[in-house]
This record gives sequence, C-alpha cells and structure tokens, in this order.
Amino acid sequence: MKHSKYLTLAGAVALVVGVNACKPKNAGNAVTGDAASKAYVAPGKYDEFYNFLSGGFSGQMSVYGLPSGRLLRVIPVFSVDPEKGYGYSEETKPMLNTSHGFVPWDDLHHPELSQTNGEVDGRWIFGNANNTPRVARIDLATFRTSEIIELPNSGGNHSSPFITQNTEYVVAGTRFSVPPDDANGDVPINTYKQNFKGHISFISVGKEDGKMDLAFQIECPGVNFDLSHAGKDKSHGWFFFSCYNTEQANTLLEVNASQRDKDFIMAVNWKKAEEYLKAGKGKKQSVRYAHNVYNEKTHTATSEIKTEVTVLDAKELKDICYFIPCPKSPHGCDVDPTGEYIVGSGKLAALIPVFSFDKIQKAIADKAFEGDYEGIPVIKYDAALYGEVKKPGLGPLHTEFDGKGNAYTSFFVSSEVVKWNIKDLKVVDRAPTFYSVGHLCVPGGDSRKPNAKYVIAYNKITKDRYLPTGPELAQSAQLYDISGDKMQLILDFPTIGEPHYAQACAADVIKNRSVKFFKIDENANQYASKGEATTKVERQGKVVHVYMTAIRSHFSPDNIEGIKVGDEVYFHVTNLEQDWDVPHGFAIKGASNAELLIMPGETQTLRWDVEKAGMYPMYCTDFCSALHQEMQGYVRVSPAGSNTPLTFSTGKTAPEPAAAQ
Ligand code: RUQ
Ligand code: CUA
Repeated sequence: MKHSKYLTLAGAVALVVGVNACKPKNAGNAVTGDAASKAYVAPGKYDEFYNFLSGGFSGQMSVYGLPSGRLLRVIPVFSVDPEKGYGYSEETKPMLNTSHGFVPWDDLHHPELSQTNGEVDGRWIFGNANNTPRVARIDLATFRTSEIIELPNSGGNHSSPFITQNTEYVVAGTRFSVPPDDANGDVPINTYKQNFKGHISFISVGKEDGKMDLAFQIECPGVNFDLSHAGKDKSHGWFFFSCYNTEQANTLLEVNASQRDKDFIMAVNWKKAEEYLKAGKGKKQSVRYAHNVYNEKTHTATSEIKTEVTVLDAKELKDICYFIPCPKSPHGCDVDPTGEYIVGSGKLAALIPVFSFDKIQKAIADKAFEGDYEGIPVIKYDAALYGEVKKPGLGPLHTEFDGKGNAYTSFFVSSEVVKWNIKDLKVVDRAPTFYSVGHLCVPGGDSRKPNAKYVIAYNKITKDRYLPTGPELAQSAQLYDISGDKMQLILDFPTIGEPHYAQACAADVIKNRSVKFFKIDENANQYASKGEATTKVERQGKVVHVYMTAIRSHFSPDNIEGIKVGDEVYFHVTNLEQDWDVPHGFAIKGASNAELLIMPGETQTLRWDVEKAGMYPMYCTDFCSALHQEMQGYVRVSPAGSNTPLTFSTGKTAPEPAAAQ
C-alpha cells in the first residue's frame, strides 16, 4: 500500500531527527490574492504549456494544459482503452503483445520528452511499463503510441525511461533484480545473492524516425534500481541511477532493505560502454522480447519477437560502472541543468546529498575508492560529495531545477516543496502541498533549459481537498507560480490514475506539428476502401470481411444479410472524411470487445464473433453531425446451416447479392 509504507517511513524519520511530520495548517486558505487570475485561461484561448502526466496504475498518459489545468487528452499506452478502441481494434492489438502474450494493462510512472542538444524538442514522449517491462514511444504529431519495446532480463521497469541529451538512448534500469532470462529462474528465492542480477538497458532511438532498438544491456549486481537521469553538457556520456536494497534482501524489504546506512548512486560511463560494445566485448544472450510498431501509413501495428541481446558485464569491464554511497535508500536521482550536480534523495534521510561530477571524475582518476561492491568500485562518499543540504525536510523524493541556480525538492513525509540554492545549499523557500507530494515538474526541468515559470507538485493523497467520491479519492496536481522569490500556490486539479513523474513544455514546441487528419490517398491499410464504390462484403469460409466506409452521416454498406452463426466477421471501417476532428465511431450489438474510433483518412477493424441468430444494429458512436443519430445500419444473422444469400447495400430497400466468393 502506497500510503502505509510511507507512513512507516514517517515514523522512522521522525525518530531520526526528532520532528513530527504533520499536516500543513490552513490547508483551506492556501490560495490567496491574485492566484485565480494567474491560472485563468479565458475560454477559447490556448494554454501556454502542455503537461504530460503519467497515469500510474491506469497505464496511460494524460495531457493537461497549463496554467489552466484543463484536461486535453488521455493517451492510451500500456492499457486497453475502449474510448479509442486502443487494444480492441485488430490494428492496435499487436501494440500490447509481449513475450507473455497479450498484456492489456500496465503501470506507467515516468513520461520523458525527447531532447535535442539538451532541450525539449517536442517530437516524442516516452513512458515506462513498470510491471511487464516495456518502454513506449508516443508520437507528439498524433498523440498516439507508435512503438513499444519489451525488455528482457528485467522485472519492474521503474528506473525508466530516461533519455540522453540528444535522445541517443532511452535508458531503463530494472527495479527487481531477477535471474537472467537464459538462466534457470526456478531457484529458491533465498538464493538472491548468488543468482539474481540487475540489468540496465540502453535502447537506441533513430535520429529521424525515433525507431527504438535494444542496443545493449549492462549486467550489474542484484540490487533494486529506482530512478535515474542522464548527465548533461559536461556530464553528457554518463548516466546516474539510484539503487536501494544493497542489502540484497529477498523478503520484508521494508525492514531488511533499510539496514545499511548508505545505498548507492551508480554512475555509468555509457560512452565507454559503447566502446566496449564496438570492440566486441559484449556477449550475445538468447532472450525473447516483443517489439511492436504502429505504422501510420497502414494504420496497423505489427509485433515481432526478438531473440537476442548483447550484454556487457560491469564486473569484468572495470571502468563502466561506479558506485557512490548515498544515504538511506535513495529514490530520486537528478542532474542539474549544468550537468555538474547530481542530487540523491534518500527516502529515509534528513538531508540531501549533492554530488559533483568533477569530483567524481577526479575520484575515479585518483582511485579514491573505499573498496568494491560485488566487483564494482565504490567511490569514497567525501570524494564525490559537493555538499549536503541540511535539514531540508522529511523524506526527500525528487528534485527539479529552474535553471537560475535553484533546485526544488519534493518531501513526501513533510508534504512540502522545498526550494534551495545549488551553490550554497541553503534552503530559500518552502511551500506546503496537499498532501504527500511524489514527483515535481518544472517545464523543461530536467533539461539544460528549464522554463522557470511554474513548479507542479503531484500529490499521492488528497484527503479533504475535494468532494468525497466513495472509498477512493483522486490524486492531484498543484501548480505553483515560481516567477517570484516565493512559491505561490495558484491552482490544484485532480488527475487520472496516479501521477508519478510528469513533464511539461512550451505549447509552441508541439502544437504546430500536430497532425489534423490522415490523407486518404496515402492510406495503405490492406482493407481500406477509399470510396463507397469499393465497399464490399466477402466471405472466405467462416471468415467474413466487411469493407466499409464512414462519412457524415452514413455507413456503406449499412444493410448486410447472410451472416451466419459461427462466423468471424471483420468490419474494416475507413473514415472518408478529410477534415480536422471528424472521427466516426463504430459499434455493433453483442461485440465482446469495444467500439472503433476511426480518425479521418484512417482504417480500423473490429472483430465480431457471431453467436446468435437475429437482427444486430450497428451505429456511429461519436456525435459527428446533426444527423449522427441517423448514422446506423443492420446486420441480419441467420442460423449456421441456413442459405440466406450474402448481400449488402446502402440506400436500397432490396439488398444486392455480394460479389463472387
Ligand atoms: S516514483 S513518487 Cu514511481 Cu518516480 Cu517517485
Ligand atoms: Cu459518424 Cu456519428
């Protein structure tokens, strides 16, 4: 349980520092003065920023406008979404294929916008599947998931999907260490220390098309990798991962993984790893993982099972990975816009350690190690440390930056955002959150060029903030204006699922590239009908293909007879519209999946397994015109052995015979 776990932590931290975590006072009066006008975006006006929120256990990503907090869209990623037919249409089903078969749900924690030269470029956004390890790429021209790659040798893909400053790689660290996929996993759980390994994955991203490929993995000791971030600018070429459970416990981690005073930040020299890869130092391992790609020309996804990955061994290749001690079960691991400062956040710590990239480099050159951990050198804490932020709050989790020398850290236990100065490590401001903030986001806050107008807190608990809605209450986002010296709370709004990380960027970077419709001439779906004249119904044994079109406000054909019990019918519906925002929907009574929602120029397919004779209405589900309610039709189903001829028509009172079979 997300709440009780951290409440126990609260107790632990309170003991350590002798302070009690308590709910901020005056929760109801937290907003004052001109706050409302700052968040006000007049009807018909655009927001200044897009905010992409992870949906947590909803498996999706949601898009809000800022500063208004208006919900613009929910993008289906790892979970089926009947609203859009995602995961229900034949074209999108392959997106959710894995080496375990069709997996219709996951847990998405971290959205990460693509970057060029360390700046948000607005082309793609990546998301991680925490449960069945996957990384998705969403195309921000269409706001649709265009690619999903599964990760072998992983369990709980939490430390993911973090990117390098030119989106060379999307990086993913496994939360659960597990026996490698080609080893016997059928071993006693208490052989963790001998048999379990932690892999981090480097997924390359095509410069032009964004195509992902699992370039290599690094095998590391069995620990839990939690969060990560890439180096920037001077530290470009490095990656930093927080890890906990260096105790290598396999049960009751709450206690057993909190034994050591310090866990680690793992610094990874990925440029070096690339050299070893080129020099053939990787070993090929046989694995199985799915790679799913959605093609916007065929409007169809394909899924391929891949069978090999190249693995570098961190223990053997001495100079790729280094551990840096970090107090008390580090969670967040954030790099400032200059690339010099690496902030670790121990969930149980009462301070924030800030490490220096220059000092880390010097420590490596001087071999300032305190020994090794499972064959990986451990840099001396003091040799890597820039300094500590003292008494910042309780339970630091995540840090974002404003590019003006300040950092903003979320404190789960003490429910606050704390602003501190990176140079002198002094706290300069603090603001309560309502309540128990997890991640934070400053637009561009993990890039080289943050846009320091707002910080948004994503809260796990909203008790008493909104009208009761039964036993479960919404999580929330809270928007603070940070343009002045003091943070000012100006708005909060409920979110969908549980937001973990979120990212935001200027609307201009994205909005002008937005696709308005798909060109019908370029539709390469094998079942497309590009005009009503080519619509038809074809039977191949028990399989019936209906080539159908939709245009305001009718389907063609809209009368079909001769379908029989036991048939497997595929409705291939092409939306002939060539205008922005004119989708048509398609649904038929008794279908055991969902509707289709077909964008202009696109073809989507609904499978319908016919089980009972009778009359089946079908209709458009999206209110497309004044005569939307007239956009309907009938399918007549006859018993299995009947000889009702297969006929179809539009606008005729007597149907015509189907084409030769
Ligand atoms: S996490 S609330 Cu799943 Cu990124 Cu820290
Ligand atoms: Cu088409 Cu309603």
